[in-house]
Amino acid sequence: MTPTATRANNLLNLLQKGSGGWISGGELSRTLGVSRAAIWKQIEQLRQEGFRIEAQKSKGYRLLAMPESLTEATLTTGQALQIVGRRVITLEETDSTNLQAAALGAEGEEEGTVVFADSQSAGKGRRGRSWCSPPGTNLYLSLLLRPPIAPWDAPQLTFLSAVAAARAIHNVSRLPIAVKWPNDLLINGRKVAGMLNEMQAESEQVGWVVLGIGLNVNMRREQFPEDLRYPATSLASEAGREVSRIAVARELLAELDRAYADYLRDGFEPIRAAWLELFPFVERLVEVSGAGETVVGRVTGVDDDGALLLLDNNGDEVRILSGDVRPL
Ligand code: BT5
Repeated sequence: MTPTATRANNLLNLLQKGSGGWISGGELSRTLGVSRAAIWKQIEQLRQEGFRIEAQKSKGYRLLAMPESLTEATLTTGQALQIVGRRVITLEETDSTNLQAAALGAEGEEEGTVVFADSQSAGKGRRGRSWCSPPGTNLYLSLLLRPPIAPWDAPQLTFLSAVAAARAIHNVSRLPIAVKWPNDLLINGRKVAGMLNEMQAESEQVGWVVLGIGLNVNMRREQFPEDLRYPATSLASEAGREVSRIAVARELLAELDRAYADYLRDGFEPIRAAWLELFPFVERLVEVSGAGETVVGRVTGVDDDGALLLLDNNGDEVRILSGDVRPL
């Protein structure tokens, strides 16, 4: 980042902290240690980038609105992020943010870096499936982490990303979110987000994990491909109004950062509990199909390795590693 950009960021931080209130030019110039003329120049620069900043001689400046474009400044300014979002990379178009974040992981990039793209030409789902990623409407991001955990515990981070994304959506829209085991978020029974987590590990220790999140924000019904496996939706379709991508992305960074800090301190238990609260089938009888076999049982929870736990008709505990869960 250039020195000018860093200074403008500090200025933005101050304006953001003002929560839309006035801050005098004198106070800004004192705090930032630059002249009032320099402040004015930076304000002009920010305006050109799409920030709406009001200026009045007697009162100073106030921030009215941020641009909707995904940039490091719009995503992180004024946020108290500890690990997640320490570095944010925003790309106009890429093949897959998961591929980009994995490449950074292989190069030794520090944890916390997040790669966002406005669109993806080869967005990945699980098992070779693809993720529909048109420009200007949704969020596609991948977070690189280096948790001090064993590879078999890495699925816990899928639950972490689902819980964080559900909280972020709730904070912005108040829409009712449910999780679908193991990796989807649903609103009113339709898929609004999918997670794809990938990792590199030595025998006992995770090297890096990439948490990929695709979240449909303003996508319209007619933009979805016709051959979807499950009905899909977006926040805007459910809320009946446009939803700010930036607002959702900022909440996502904040919730991921908080959830990761909690996970490092308290382990999987609180994440598991939060996830189960969002899972509608706890204690219910379900049918799980997949890999040629169908299992029926009552859902009792999820295991440390992400397996779904059922109690079957014989009272035996069954661990399900993959499959589609349907209520009976
Ligand atoms: C997933 O896979 O749900 C994981 C999706 C992860 C996407 C993110 S975007 C950022 C990061 N970079 C990547 O390259 N990927 C991650 P899966 O459960 O396999 O679901 C894939 C299936 O969902 C597809 O086969 C379609 O049927 C359906 N689908 C595709 N695009 C969709 C969309 N935008 N919204 C809802 N459903 C979609």
